[in-house]
Amino acid sequence: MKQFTPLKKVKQDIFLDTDIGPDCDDVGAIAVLADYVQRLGATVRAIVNCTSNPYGTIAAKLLAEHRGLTGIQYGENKQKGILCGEETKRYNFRLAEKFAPEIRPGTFPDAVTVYRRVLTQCCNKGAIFITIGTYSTLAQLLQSQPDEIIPQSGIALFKQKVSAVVSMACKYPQGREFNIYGDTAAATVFFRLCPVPIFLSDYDVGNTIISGYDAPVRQTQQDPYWEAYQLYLTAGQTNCTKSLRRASFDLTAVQFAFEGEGEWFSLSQPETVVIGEDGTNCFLPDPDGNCRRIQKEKPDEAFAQFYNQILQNSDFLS
Ligand SMILES: [Ca+2]
Repeated sequence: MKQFTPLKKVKQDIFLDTDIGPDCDDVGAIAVLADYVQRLGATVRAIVNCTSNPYGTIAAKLLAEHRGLTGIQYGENKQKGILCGEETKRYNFRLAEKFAPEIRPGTFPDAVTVYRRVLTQCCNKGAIFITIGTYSTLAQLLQSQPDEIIPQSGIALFKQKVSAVVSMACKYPQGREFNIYGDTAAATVFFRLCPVPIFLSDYDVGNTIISGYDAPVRQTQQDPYWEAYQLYLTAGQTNCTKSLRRASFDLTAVQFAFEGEGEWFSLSQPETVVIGEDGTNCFLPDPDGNCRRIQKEKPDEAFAQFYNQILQNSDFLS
């Protein structure tokens, strides 16, 4: 199996696939993405909300634009009923209402159509996918059929254009993790069909890295990043005076996509991931496997300090 080529060494077109709603670490992950993109001059081509949540894509767009990311195609999963209950709207609804009231829910194009259209414009092996949610949309993409615009199947297009997938997902060595059991059928399809190497930040990589905002916070309610953490962690209390911190699951996947192996991370030997019908996963050692696990090479505190600096960057306070 090939080694991973990080974005800081070779520029590639970035695709971010997020469930932005069930947890607030997707918000932190977009902050990390924006920070690296601007420092390295990288290009984000598409951001997709992988669930049916009507406010997810609006939140992702306003957050990306707040930190200066432009020229991105946005899409939303048009299938009904994927992770769109009230518990997935703790911050994205309020962010959409407050920071982007001009965007009506449901007006973004279909995520698979966006992916297919943008992928055709990429160089061969010139795209990288970062997934920080369930595999709901990626499974649809891999199963998509040739159409009148693009004469390739989703899997053929993906194999031609994509170099790697970096995901926050799974529990090592086995167990249940949200991005798997949140849509078990999709995860099964993804791990069965994915034709390119997969690099996984499993649950325990980000779980002990606690990042966010210190108290007293300098951020204001004009900062959608701070507000997302505040809404998610305090159930919307105003006059919050405590620290707003959360595990850094999704942030680690984004950081790895840029850093690769080196001072921050190393990789496991090749493995195969098997998904059970009950939403469990297990890792099996396999020299021919197309998965490797991302491992930390620095203490949790170093990661947390790095993420805190990005989140609390006062350049983005209005
Ligand atoms: Ca997520």
